[in-house]
Amino acid sequence: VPLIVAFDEPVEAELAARLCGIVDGIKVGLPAVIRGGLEWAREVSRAAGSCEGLRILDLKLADIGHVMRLSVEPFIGYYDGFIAHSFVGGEGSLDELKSYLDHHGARLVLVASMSHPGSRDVYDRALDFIMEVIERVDPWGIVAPATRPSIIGRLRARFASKKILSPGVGAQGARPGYALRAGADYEIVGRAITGASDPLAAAKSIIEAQEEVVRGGVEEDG
Ligand code: BMP
Repeated sequence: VPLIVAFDEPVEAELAARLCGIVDGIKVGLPAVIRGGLEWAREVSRAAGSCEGLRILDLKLADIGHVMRLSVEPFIGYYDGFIAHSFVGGEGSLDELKSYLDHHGARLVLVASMSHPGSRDVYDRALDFIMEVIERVDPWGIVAPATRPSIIGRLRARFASKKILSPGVGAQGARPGYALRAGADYEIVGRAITGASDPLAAAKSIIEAQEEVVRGGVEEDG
């Protein structure tokens, strides 16, 4: 199922375990780590470890290589993928993070553009430069906005084999399935699942909606 659940506040490890059984992965965000702490982040990773889905840590890194390595080091062995911004460039920064993660068998995911409207101010205008950085650093995955499927299309056309992860579905207004249809491999959903009174039921209904759109059952565009 091409769905990743985002935890931006600490959740019970048991909920993470039950959710990861029906989705393809979890993404743990900086506010959850700040509030829950390192041990919570490791516990959630262990709970989700039974599901074989992706476990992504989203600290939205944007720093020199040395500092980014220090930031991810406590999570090595607990998370399979780490998200960093692409605008910092390769030399002395993302190149170093990429080699460090490669050495530890972990994956790098780079933000190519963001889901909020203000991402047009810089990220979208710089997309050609951003794509050069992605080409050079060669991450496993790319984050691209479900809210602007045309950006997903441009990234998919340039990077045939990289995984595209798309947030913005649900709380930010994009509807399930349309990012997948534009070329994404996964949709990332946070509040529409974690804020629901029944998170498992919410996840299941998002999966059904994704399937319907991908099958072509819904014609109207996202
Ligand atoms: P929500 O579905 O509650 O809006 O959460 C979206 C998640 O995706 C958050 O964890 C956020 O940090 C992340 N995200 C995003 O919303 N837009 C981006 O461009 C990149 C992100 O990682």
